[in-house]
Parts: sequence; C-alpha cells; structure tokens
Amino acid sequence: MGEHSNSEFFTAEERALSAEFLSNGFIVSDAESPKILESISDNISQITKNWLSNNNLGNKTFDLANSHEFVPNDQLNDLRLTIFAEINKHADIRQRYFSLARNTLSSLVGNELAMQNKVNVSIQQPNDESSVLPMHSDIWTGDSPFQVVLWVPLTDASKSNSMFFLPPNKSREARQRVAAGEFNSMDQIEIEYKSQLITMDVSYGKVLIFDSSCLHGNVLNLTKTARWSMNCRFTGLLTPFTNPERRLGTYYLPITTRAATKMGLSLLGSQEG
Ligand SMILES: O=C(O)CCC(=O)C(=O)O
Ligand SMILES: [Fe+2]
Repeated sequence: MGEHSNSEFFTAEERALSAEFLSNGFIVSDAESPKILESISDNISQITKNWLSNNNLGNKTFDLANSHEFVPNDQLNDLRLTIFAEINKHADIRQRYFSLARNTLSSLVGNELAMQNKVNVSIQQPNDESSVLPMHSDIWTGDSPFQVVLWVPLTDASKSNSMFFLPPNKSREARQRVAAGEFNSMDQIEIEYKSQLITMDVSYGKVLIFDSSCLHGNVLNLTKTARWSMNCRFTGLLTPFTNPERRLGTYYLPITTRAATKMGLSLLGSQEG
C-alpha cells in the first residue's frame, strides 16, 4: 500500500490535515464548541471551589491560572484525585469532551471510534517539582499505537507551563535507540534530544491532537501561571487491541459504532458467523 494510495478519495482539506498530522505528529485547532469547553471549565472550577472550602483553603472565585495562590503544591495531588473522581461522575463528560474535536478526530482517526473510559486532568503549578512528567511514549505503557490524544488546555499553555513534543521522525529514531539499550535513563534521552523538542503553544479555546507514540512530557513550570489541561485517548474502533491492560471494553470504550459494524458483529457472534 503506497503512502498516497487512496489520497484522491479525500477532500483537499482532509489531505492537508492528514499530511500536516503525519509530518508534525500533531494538530492544533479551535475547539469545535466554545460553549461546551466553557461548561467543562465551569465544572472543573466548581469542583475545585468545593475542594478548597472543604479543606479550609478559602471560598473565593479565582482563575484556574492563579490556582497556586490558593492550592499548596503539597495538596495538589489530593485535588487532582478529587477532580478526576468528580468530573468523571458527570454522565455526559465524555460526550462533551468528544464534541470539542469531533470533526478533526473524524478526519484523522475515523468516524467509528473507541474512547478512553475516563477523562484525565493535569495541573502544573509554578515551581512544582512533584508534577513534572519526564519524556515518554504512551506506547511504552501499553497504549495503542493507533491512538491519538486529545489534549485540551483550560488555561493558556506555552513555554514551561505547557508540554514538549519530539516530532515523528526523531521520535522513531529515539525509540529505536532506547530499544537498542543506548540510554540508561529517561533524563539521558531528554538531554540528548533537548534541542529538537517542540514546546506546544495552545491557548484556551484551542485543542491539541497528538500522536502519543511520539516522545513527550513536561518540565518544571517556571512561568507565573498554572497550567490546567485535560487529556483523553481515541483510536479507531476496529484497530487491533493487543495489550491485556488496554482492552476494548475496559480501557477503551466504543463510542460511535456504525450500523454496518453492528450488523457484522451481530452475525459474527451468532451461530451463522
Ligand atoms: O499534559 C502533559 O504535560 C503530558 C500529558 C501526557 O503525557 C499525555 O496526555 O499522554
Ligand atoms: Fe503521555
């Protein structure tokens, strides 16, 4: 199958998006529904406000970007766990999250998708060493190589409060060198590829979709503002799911199964199949 074997079946717009994604490993676009983005941000703010008052840390309304004025870094993890539990109690949170990038995901991944069972929340407050996530590939923790991450900032993300990313060609090389045992630690790879890392610049109102097999991570936030972001994973529904801990039906859940697939699956599961 040639690289461009069926590209003439795409619209010019789809071709351009696909080429950009394959070459850069990521796409930044506008959230497809600013209203829904705001509703998610409001939910997170409310959960945080409740947590602050339950912990006697105040009851003022504040910008998430200034959370470090209220949330001590040593209590961040407790807040993070609370938000994760509470936001995922909203029955429609995954539907709302998906609707932030439904069209772009459809172009890049397909219109028949599986989605991670929960949405995740990251908080990177200024000078908080404990939240730094070293360079990694999500495939190293068993995530699907067919996976993209939809990453949505709730505050403007840039410079050291954002995340870094190693482009696909360099990531491929780095993964091969890791597999060959060339490095003793993640730090060593990060140092080796430092000059080739891209810092994501994604302001509130935009979304980032990235190839999570590419190496990525974050650094100590040396800016004056906190970064709050969410992330969740998507794959094509009918792609191989080979890792027992990343199965379809548990870690990934079908979200947009089409009629013909339901038709075929029901036959496969019957005596006739
Ligand atoms: O938000 C970050 O800084 C890193 C996120 C990440 O590693 C992921 O979503 O896979
Ligand atoms: Fe990751």
